[in-house]
Amino acid sequence: MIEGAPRHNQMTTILGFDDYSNGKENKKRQSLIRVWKRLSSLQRSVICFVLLLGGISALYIVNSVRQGRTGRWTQDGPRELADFLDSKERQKMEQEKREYIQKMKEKHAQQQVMEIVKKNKENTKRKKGPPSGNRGAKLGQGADMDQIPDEKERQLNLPPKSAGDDLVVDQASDGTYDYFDPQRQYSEKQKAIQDAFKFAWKGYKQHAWGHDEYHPISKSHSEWFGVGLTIVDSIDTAIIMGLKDEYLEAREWVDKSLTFDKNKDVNLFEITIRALGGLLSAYHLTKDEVFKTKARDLGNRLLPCFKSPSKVPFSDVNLRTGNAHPPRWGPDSSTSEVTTIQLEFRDLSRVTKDTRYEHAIDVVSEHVHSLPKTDGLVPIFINANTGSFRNSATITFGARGDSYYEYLLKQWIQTGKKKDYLKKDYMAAVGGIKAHLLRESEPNKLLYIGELLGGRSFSPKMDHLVCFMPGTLALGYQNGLPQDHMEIAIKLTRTCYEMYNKMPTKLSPEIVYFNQAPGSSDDLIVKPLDAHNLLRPETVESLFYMYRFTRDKKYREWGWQIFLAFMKYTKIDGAGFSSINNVKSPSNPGYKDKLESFFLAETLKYLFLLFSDDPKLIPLDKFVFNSEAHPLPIYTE
Ligand code: DMJ
Repeated sequence: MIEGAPRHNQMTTILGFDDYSNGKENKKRQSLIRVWKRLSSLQRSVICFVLLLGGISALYIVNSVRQGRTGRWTQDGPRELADFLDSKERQKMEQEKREYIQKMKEKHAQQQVMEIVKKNKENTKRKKGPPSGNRGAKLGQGADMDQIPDEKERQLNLPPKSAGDDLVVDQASDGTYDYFDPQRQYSEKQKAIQDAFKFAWKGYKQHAWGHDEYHPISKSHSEWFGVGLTIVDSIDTAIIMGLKDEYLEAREWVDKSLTFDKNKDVNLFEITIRALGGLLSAYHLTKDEVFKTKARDLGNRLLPCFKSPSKVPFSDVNLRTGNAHPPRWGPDSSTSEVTTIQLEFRDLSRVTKDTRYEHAIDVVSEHVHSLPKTDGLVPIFINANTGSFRNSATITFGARGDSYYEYLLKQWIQTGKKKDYLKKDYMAAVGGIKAHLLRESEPNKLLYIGELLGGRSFSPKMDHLVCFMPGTLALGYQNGLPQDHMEIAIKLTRTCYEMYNKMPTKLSPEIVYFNQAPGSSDDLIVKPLDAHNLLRPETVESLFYMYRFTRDKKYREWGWQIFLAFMKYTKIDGAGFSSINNVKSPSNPGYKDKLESFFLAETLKYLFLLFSDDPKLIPLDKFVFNSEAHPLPIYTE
């Protein structure tokens, strides 16, 4: 504004009448101002409104001409949202935007897989040539793959091998790795994970030593089977982490104090995956006979379970009397329980040269194979007397169903890929997932595996337990199964991570429901009774596999975020770690006063391995992890 010029009201300024240049122009403007002043306020408002409307229309036209069609999406990507669209049009546009982002994500996932395949192919080619060392033939799938020309490899859809697992090694089971080598190097993150293990171990040792379960708030303990379960479940974690003091304490307790001569009913599945698996794995990693002797004793005490009319094992057995029976709460065994003992019993037979254990579990696997299924999917209950599935039972990859599928694949791998029916059943089950259980949530299209209630009706519910499945699918792909298994694995891993990331504590609830309704604002629904976190391992287990096979750093970042959340919300000063009641309440997560043994056996072990750069540490062409993260050897002979 020119200095000394009269001030005008705001409206004259808006209308652009504040230019006081001399002459004709000036006179014309002054007469316009006089006219404007003579108008009533209603007339002035109408004029203002008309001018405003005209301005907006002009903007719209200019924008349309520039973009072709306002706010639409093109092959090349999104354009800016036009603010003045009506709500219907905006909804449509947002839907298009979601579809576009999803398409891009899928494209990205596809590219990622292709890159992995390419990279691994290059690695395979580079490593071809005669193996070094007298017993240095490539073991596992490696030996076969090197014979197969590329074209045939493509036709057969054989797996690429990740650099870390394509090793020239001396023997099938470990024995050569010096876990307690003082020269072993650890990253800062691995040291933090070791510290978490040592911290929990110290609390357990102080307040619950020799007992099954530790309660870190009350600093007390309780028994489940009365076999020092936390110790036997954790020995191999101490070994893998190179923690010699903790290992020696555990070994001494096993040697001097562990006895299975207990007048106690135990659950066949739980004691097998935790105690039998733990002892066998400790044996393989150390070759210390004490673990083998204890494992054999336990195996003998569990064998009476298989004396059922159908040979499908009873769920429980008394360790001293050998009295086996169905669960106290119902007539049926859980399907996952009778099919998740095979890796351990087979390994026990191979280690002891006593075929009884392997024979017992082979009969079960073959029987379950012969039963009718829904596209490879099984109901979660089976009767040990009749040997039949309960037809109306739910189908799920969560509780009571999960590890049936896991052990189909892992048994096939454990036995050198020779038991074809296991692979077929696994492939059929993945087909069943695709046909019946795989859906995407709204609004972010998170892929998830739902359930069939009563074997029929779809429910968008997913247990955290299901998060083992991305890792298993990736393992299958790595062992030659189709590429779309890996594509599903990549998407499911993200979903499982989001189950942590979307919670205020950054810890996953036990169960989530996925939103189906278009226009929903949150993908996840968590019911109050499902909001607890038991320190479960499944997501970090999958992150471990995904990182091993892809070397994509985001899996490490996600794992680290989860570890930090455990440290923040579940660590109890001076005592250990506790499960919590509510992952949605950072200010009051509420302690359950329980340290599950699988936190030490699995969660911390998989986290530690996720951050390992040592390709010889539990290579996945030599070991297969049981359902409780105990590595057992792959038998190729
Ligand atoms: C573990 O005992 C095993 O991983 C089992 O197969 C499933 N549940 C727990 C961990 O969540």
